[in-house]
Amino acid sequence: MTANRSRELMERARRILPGGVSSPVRAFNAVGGEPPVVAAAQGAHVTDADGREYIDFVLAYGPHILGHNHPAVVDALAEQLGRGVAFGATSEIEIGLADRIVAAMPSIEMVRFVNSGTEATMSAVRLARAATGRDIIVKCAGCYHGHADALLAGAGSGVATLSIAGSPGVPAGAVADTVVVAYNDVVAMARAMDEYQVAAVIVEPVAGNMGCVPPRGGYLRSLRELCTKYGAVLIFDEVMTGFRVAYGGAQELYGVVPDLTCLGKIIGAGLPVGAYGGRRDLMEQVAPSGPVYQAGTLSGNPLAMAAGVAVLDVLREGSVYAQLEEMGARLATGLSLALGAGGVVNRAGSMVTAFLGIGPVTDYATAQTSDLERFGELHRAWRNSGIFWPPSQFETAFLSAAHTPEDVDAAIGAASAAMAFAR
Ligand code: KE4
Repeated sequence: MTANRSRELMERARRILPGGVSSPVRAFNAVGGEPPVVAAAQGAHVTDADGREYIDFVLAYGPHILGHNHPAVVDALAEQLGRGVAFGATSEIEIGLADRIVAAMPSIEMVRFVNSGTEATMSAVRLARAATGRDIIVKCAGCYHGHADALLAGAGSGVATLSIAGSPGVPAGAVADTVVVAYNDVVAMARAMDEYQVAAVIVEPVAGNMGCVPPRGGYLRSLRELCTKYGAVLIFDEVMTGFRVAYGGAQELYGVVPDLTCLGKIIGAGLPVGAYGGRRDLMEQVAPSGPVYQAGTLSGNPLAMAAGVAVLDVLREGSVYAQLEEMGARLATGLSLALGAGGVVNRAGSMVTAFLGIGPVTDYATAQTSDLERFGELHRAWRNSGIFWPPSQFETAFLSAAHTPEDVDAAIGAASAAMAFAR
């Protein structure tokens, strides 16, 4: 195995995949350095094409809360594989995953499976517009809800990393009904809802796409009250937080009930999946029980459903969350000490972001003042120390049940060394 097989493969990839990747953030453009081509993964580790092993804090951007290739997931996939992977019809395992989601999140009375978080949010917005007869949606700057046209206005994640407000190819008309307000700013939200006939507010209940930014105390409750007051649909985009910050998601953690919820990532354990669900009176308007059209060839495919059932059955027994809380606190505390006055660490459970060069980060405007050059230096130091950290200041790092205290301490130690060197 040559020492440059990963580099050679990435050079081949760049010739046939835009940027050599299937999703922009993976190209490492925001942090520099050569992105790895990953050959295999197990537990809290990934191995690149040259056999170099890394402790993985990316975890495919969230799905692998149990770690890569958890035996329960592998066994469930192997068993389903023998029965078939896609039927174009309802399957029992699909009902099984729906049962678990509905039981975990009481606000979800009915659920529809799709194949990505983007499809989930795009469909939830369409449903809210149909149900209210209104067109205006409100989102928060720095929150990313996938790449549907109407939601690529002031988005976070890859768009934030690439500093693209919206994107070329998104016609002005597509975002003309999208109002963008600051996250964690109740006054701005109230003003928008007073000014416009709002169909829906869509929000990440814990922002993860401007880096991790938890909601201020009372913020989510205020959104609930405003949506009720103005007859708007409150959509919690829990694609990242669902089953991550609690088994019942952020809506359980913060005790705020949305009208619709979007899910993804963990509910497929790494297989392509998304879902949206919520109040029965809304969901019954989705085709074919109602007029709001949405469809998908591979929606509810038994393979992704089997993986989701397996991971939720492990999570439901509950001990994982206490472990993730302990590991998350260990990582955040250690990184805070490593950064010293050189930055700040935000955390929500096992979602962690180290912001470089700035003080408290409570919204996108403050997140954007971070020192991206310093973050790039820290990321390269992590990379050289065998730590695979999300390659963007505006992404969130994740922990899994497979991470050990030693794994966490390795990330802290590498950051300490990097910060000491930089001082
Ligand atoms: P997908 O279409 O990528 O499955 O989901 C879109 C989405 C929707 N809502 C939230 C809160 C999300 O975080 C995402 C996707 N998250 C990014 C990571 N920040 C996916 C990583 C990537 O784009 O490669």
